[in-house]
Amino acid sequence: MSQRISQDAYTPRPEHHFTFGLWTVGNPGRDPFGEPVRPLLSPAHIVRRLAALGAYGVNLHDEDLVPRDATAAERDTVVREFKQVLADTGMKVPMATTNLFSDPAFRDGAFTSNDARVRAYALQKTMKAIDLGVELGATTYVLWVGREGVETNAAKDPRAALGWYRDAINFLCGYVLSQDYDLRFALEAKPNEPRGDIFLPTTGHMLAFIHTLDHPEMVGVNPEVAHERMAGLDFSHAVAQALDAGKLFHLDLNGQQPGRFDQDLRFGSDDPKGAFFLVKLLEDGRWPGMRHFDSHAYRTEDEDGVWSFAHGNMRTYLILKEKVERFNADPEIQRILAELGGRGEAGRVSFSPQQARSLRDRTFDLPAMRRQGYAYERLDQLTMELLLGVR
Ligand code: GCO
Ligand code: MN
Ligand code: MN
Repeated sequence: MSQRISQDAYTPRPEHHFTFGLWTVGNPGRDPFGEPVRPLLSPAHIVRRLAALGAYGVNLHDEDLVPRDATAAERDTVVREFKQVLADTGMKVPMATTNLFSDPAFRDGAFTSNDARVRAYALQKTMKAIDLGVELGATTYVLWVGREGVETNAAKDPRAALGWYRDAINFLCGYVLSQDYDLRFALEAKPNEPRGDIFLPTTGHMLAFIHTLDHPEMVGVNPEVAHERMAGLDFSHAVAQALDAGKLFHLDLNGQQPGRFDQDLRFGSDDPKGAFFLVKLLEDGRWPGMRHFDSHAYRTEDEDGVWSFAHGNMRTYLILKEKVERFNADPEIQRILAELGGRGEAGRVSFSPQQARSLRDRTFDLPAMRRQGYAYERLDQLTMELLLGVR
């Protein structure tokens, strides 16, 4: 079946800043129970196809581009050819990362392995991958280390592990500063998989950890829809907290049913309402970052299915973006929101002895406060009707 891409208001264009990991569309569909179902796609082919679909760029792990055991000369050839494809298509590499999970050496983690040689090797591999990312133009470096966790707490003192983790990130910040690179780190949390329990399992944990680092200003977060949903949490709240802290450096968009294995579904395909409120948060806040998809096509698909999947992620984002505009312009929704906003007219509290005194003396109309409703049922139904396309 050949691909037919419609041109309409939801057609992705580079200025929308959509990016994909090479590992996402390039995923051959291996799972713990079955072999790959699709041939491997070359990075050059992926870049050309994504460019034709209107993406802005690609992101990569070191090994997505340069085979793990390549010689220096082989590496240089691969990188030179890849840069040529980027130049030919205008595609960018805004983010890079390290594969610290596939090599059997990392079976007990990378930065938190009990073996100090493994921890050192992980740093060496990451420094080289940072050099590669910077050479390709990346300004964000994601650290989803992958196997930093345990199946049994008998194996590891979690405080020692956090100490090693902190040492590693401090070391890498020092490296970036010493090289004068324009690069910031984005830490990606995940509650479990591939380990039974992963350290720093949510975006909130990461945000707290960042403030214990030597260079907190260089480190932010890369929240992923699927990972917060695996933990049973509301994704837009995690993103809001990251925005509030000035720490939303990157974002992994996909879809996920709570309580399942890491599904990495097409963006918005599982929870369109949750996706809508995420897009609203990003668009209302004019967040300037990349809209990066860390999602995977169903294992049932052939290569054509992969490109429909890639297109679908971007298209759904743009459809939801238009829904946000409609929500913000909908007179009835806005009337309810204005009425709710009016209840907050006294503004925010801030302590002063005089404010405290006057608050102590204030009388409240408690019967009225106890009687009033909030009209959230109406508001939610209007939102649903808008999302379901009848409004
Ligand atoms: C996962 C992660 C990864 C990372 C990627 C970039 O669950 O496997 O989401 O896809 O995002 O390794 O660091
Ligand atoms: Mn993931
Ligand atoms: Mn991810």
